Amino acid sequence: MGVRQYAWDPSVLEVKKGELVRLIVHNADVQHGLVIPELGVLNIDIPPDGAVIEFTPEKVGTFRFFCSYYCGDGHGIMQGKIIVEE
Ligand SMILES: [Cu+2]
Repeated sequence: MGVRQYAWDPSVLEVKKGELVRLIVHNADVQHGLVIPELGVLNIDIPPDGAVIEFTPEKVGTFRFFCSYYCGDGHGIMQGKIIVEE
């Protein structure tokens, strides 16, 4: 996936409960971070050269994710959603 000021691409992710999710995140500009509070993914740094983020969702549902690092004026609108299915 990609991240830049001020968007995630794609902004909707669909994954399976109990299966490892590996996000290879390309960053187009400044420091960002990923937080998915309801899935226990907390403040993972995404430096300008990108990051590989792994987690295993253990809950079914639709959850919001955010940028956890203040990256500029539009930081507050940097949201996406992750849909976890059985
Ligand atoms: Cu930000």
